[in-house]
Amino acid sequence: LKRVADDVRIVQEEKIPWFPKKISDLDKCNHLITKYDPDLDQDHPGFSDPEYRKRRGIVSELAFNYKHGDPLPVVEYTPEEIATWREVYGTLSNLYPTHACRQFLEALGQLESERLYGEDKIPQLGEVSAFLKERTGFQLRPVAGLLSARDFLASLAFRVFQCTQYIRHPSAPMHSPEPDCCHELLGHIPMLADKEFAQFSQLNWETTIQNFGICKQNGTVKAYGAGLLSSYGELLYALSNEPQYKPFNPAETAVQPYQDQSYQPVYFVSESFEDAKHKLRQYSSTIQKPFSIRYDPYTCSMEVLDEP
Ligand code: TIH
Repeated sequence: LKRVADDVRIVQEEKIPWFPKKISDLDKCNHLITKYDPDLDQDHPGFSDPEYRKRRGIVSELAFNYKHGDPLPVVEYTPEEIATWREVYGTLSNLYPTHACRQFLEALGQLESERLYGEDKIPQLGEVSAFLKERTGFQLRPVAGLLSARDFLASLAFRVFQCTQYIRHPSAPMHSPEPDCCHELLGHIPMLADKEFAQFSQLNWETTIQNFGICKQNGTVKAYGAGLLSSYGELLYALSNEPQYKPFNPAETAVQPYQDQSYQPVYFVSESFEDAKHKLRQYSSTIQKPFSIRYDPYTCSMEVLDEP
């Protein structure tokens, strides 16, 4: 059932690999990296909990059956799942004012004042997607687990963000080895509600920095990476004096693997979003491509220019 990604394999052929040309092609961009899956990873906090794994299967099924244009699936969360959300939300909320970047705090404030976010219910993808669509044109689709980098980035090019809907295991609320709804809703969504961040996410902002990025703001460092904003443990650690910091440099971060089982050994610090965008643009112009591509927002499709 699971479509497993082989994106770590180096494609040797000269031939250009398939990529999505229209938004409904994203139905084929659902290849998962299963190394952190509770069915396969013995270190996953839910590995020896059959109830948890069964529940995961049910929620994943919604994503596997989803096709572009379908209404976003609604998950009836159980009281135990809502209790996990409450704990994650409540604890992280204490850290955000001091640890999260300004853009994140602004969007979270809006989500809370519109009553989409709060401790007592897990937000549903449909309402969150409508919120984002109005602000930055991003929309959501469900995914069953950790996506391959290739499929994740391909979706961003269409301003589509793929979101998991299951929740982390109740025994480990402060850090999850894989994405879950807390990670998507608390880590990614508020950032995607910021116009500038949304724009460089579509430019294929690569995954390490998207999840573990830090930026300078008013003389201190703040987190904007989604993996930090959804993990109480790592958010504290990343802004302590322990880890190593390096200035953001796309050529280096692009090849830096990230650690999911524990915290990152090194974090990349951007001078500002503006500066990061500039560096990313410069870096992408150095990548050799046999043709260029332009996104047509009217038809939600890719136009291939100067094809060989
Ligand atoms: N470690 C994150 C969390 O605890 O929320 C989840 C992930 C981030 C990146 C990949 S998995």
